[in-house]
Amino acid sequence: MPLPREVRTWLTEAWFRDAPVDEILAGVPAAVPVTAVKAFLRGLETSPHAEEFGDLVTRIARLEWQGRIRLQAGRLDPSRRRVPRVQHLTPRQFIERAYAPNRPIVLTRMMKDWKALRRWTWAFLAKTVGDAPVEVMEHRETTAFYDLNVNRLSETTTLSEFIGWIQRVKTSNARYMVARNNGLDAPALKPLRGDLGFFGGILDRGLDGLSYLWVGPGGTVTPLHHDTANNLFCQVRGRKRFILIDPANAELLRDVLSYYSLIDAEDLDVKRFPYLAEVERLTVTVGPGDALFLPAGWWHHVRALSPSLSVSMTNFTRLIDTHEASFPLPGRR
Ligand SMILES: O=C(O)CCC(=O)C(=O)O
Repeated sequence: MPLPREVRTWLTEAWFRDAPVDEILAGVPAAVPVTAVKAFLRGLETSPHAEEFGDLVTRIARLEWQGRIRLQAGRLDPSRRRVPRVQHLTPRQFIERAYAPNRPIVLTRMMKDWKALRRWTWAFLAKTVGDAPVEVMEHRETTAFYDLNVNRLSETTTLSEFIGWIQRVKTSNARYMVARNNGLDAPALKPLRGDLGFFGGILDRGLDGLSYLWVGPGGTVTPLHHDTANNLFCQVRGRKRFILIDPANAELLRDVLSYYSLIDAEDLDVKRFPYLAEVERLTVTVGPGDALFLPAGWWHHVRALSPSLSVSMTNFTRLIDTHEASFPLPGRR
């Protein structure tokens, strides 16, 4: 019987970390035949690529170790156990306290001049931009990995139809208008753009392609994942609870599908993923007028606690290249 891919990956890593064979065998799920595991290990030992595998596994082990020492040192500072809430930061303070150290923070008074906070009632939105065609992710209950299937599950409706449904159901995870909807770039939604602000020099005025609308009832869940951009997550209506995990927990990258983790951040399965015993979660709830700085790379799980409307903005004045295209090839030798 061929071994499942995750078992093969685990065996390869354990072998090249020089784990004793009896420990490796004890770590494999009981359903996996020992003979197949032993044959796989023999293959690794005699592989013509054993040296290269060994080099890569050693590098991963060191990166995980570097993450662990950063976390251990961070634990000496109790203030890191929660996400700070501050009223206001100047652009320089924002760089020093959040952007440069890659730390989350909630800004509680910097949206106070946003017209959206006062104007964007469901009735106002339905009246002014209700005819706007919007893409909504549908039938999310049909798969555990709905976010990975966003293209297949997305359907076009009007904003007013969707708002009417939110008002009827109030709580559901079946439909959600997520960021992959052209956000505020859709021509029919442009009238809304004048209702946003720019955080006094922290964000740039150019919004195109860089700000996104999230609209849904209470109960929507965006499972644990990380993004490749810095994000200022601005809550306009309703409340959302974020569970955040520092990317220095490099072990989390072992169990992923694309940018999504296989871990349920609300109910950590330490038996299946033993490294979770060490993982510290930061929980923060945002309400209308709160802006959460979500640093690139931070894992986040998001649950809407009530019907919600948020705008995530990535148009920072001090843009740094965080995107995937910057996984460059190693230099030539
Ligand atoms: O609000 C949500 O449901 C998810 C937000 C999110 O994941 C993001 O802005 O990156």
